[in-house]
Amino acid sequence: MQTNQIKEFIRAESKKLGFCVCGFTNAEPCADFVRYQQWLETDSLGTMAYLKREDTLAKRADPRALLPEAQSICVLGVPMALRPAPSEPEVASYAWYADYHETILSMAEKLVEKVRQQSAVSGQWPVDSDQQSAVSSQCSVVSDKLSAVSSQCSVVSDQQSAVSNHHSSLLTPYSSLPTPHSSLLTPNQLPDPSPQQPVFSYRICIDSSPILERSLAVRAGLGWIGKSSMFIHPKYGSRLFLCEILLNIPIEPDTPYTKDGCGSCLRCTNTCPNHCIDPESRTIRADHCISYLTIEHKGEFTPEQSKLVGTHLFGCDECLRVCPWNSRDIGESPLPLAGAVPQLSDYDLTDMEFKEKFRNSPVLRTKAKGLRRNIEAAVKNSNK
Ligand code: B12
Ligand code: SF4
Ligand code: SF4
Repeated sequence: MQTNQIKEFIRAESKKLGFCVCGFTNAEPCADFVRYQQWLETDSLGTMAYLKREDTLAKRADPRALLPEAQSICVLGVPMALRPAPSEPEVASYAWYADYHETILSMAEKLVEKVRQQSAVSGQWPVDSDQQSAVSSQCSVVSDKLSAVSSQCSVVSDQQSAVSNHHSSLLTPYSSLPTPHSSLLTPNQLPDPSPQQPVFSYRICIDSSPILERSLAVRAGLGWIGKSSMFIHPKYGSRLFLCEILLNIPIEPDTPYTKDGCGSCLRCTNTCPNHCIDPESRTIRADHCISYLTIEHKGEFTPEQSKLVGTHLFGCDECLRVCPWNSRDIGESPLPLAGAVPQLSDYDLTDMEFKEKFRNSPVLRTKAKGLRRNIEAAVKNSNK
């Protein structure tokens, strides 16, 4: 199969699975890593220290540190509708949906399986084998269950970043291996496929992998980085989750996006309740961002942090709501809704009840203690 045919095949199949945008870039190092380093220097990470860990920096700089044989990156987007009006107390729209890490991972795995089958049918690169498929299906790992799975799957990549990572993190390790392994291997120790029998390999990244997702989306021609620091697509706005599939197949890259749809607009900058947005660098002061405080911040709030949270219980959509690129109706998301959305009465939930109530929700990330902390702050602020 020619690389362009594979590209069109992946685009068509991705649509059928619910991805609304699909672009391609190469696996070369990310020039925007310089911007990332500059942002680290602003020292606004709060408790997200994992974002500056040496081993993960190398991966952000060069995606091939995640999959050495990667030749192409397929960047995908899944639409997310903003809830029509802010709820009171406020819960970010994404938390109305079942945890996107899990649902998008399953969509991406289905897509990979289609590519694998198609490649085998065409009899061209990459060659497939039953053994590899068996190994790869064992190896879709939810990081929270990492230790349990690692004994079964025995291949662990980025386990450190997955454990400490953003939102509720998922990890997809090296997905195809020539043989099953009985000990832990680092990426560089993986055996080389024999030259006669190249193997199909891939790696799926959704949020929690150390990769510059927004920059890659621009490089894959899908849209631009807004002043809010959100990636914006001309049709879907910033109401998109991103996902990347690193592939060892050569695919012609799309032309990077070069337009800027923000113009002189400053709505997000002026709306952000905590003045987090720096429209010049198009980055945010993360440790003041309500999304960080209510989801990622570990530990109790200082009195200042507690005030910054306002009446938000989990996440924040304020810079998304005011963005003119988010006003077009894009219909509903293909993502299923979560079983529950947080409310003030959740303050009384025991840890077990919390886990049960939010079992398929991204809210699990805060743990019961974190949600109680957020509720306390929101109640205090709404009484003022
Ligand atoms: C850490 C993190 C956070 C932190 C910090 C966010 C931030 N803005 O930096 C916190 C916890 C605050 C957060 C909040 C949210 N997050 Co978050 N987060 C991440 C994560 C894990 C890393 C982001 C990061 O590295 N930030 C540091 C900055 C410097 O890097 P960057 O965002 O990649 O920015 C690059 C570009 O902006 C580019 N760049 C900068 N200026 C310019 C200018 C030009 C011209 C160009 C071309 C490029 C460019 O260079 C930067 C370095 O590569 C990503 C997943 C990932 N692995 O990438 C998700 C991710 C960014 N988050 C996401 C979401 C949905 C959210 C929230 C909307 C959730 C919510 N409702 O509460 C908010 C939005 C807040 C906001 N305005 O950004 C989505 C965003 C999708 C999109 N359309 O952009 C991502 C991509 C996850 C996903 N897979 O979908 N998040
Ligand atoms: S998510 Fe909220 S707090 Fe964070 S930058 Fe956007 S508007 Fe500001
Ligand atoms: S609100 Fe305006 S400035 Fe901010 S990201 Fe949207 S278009 Fe750009």
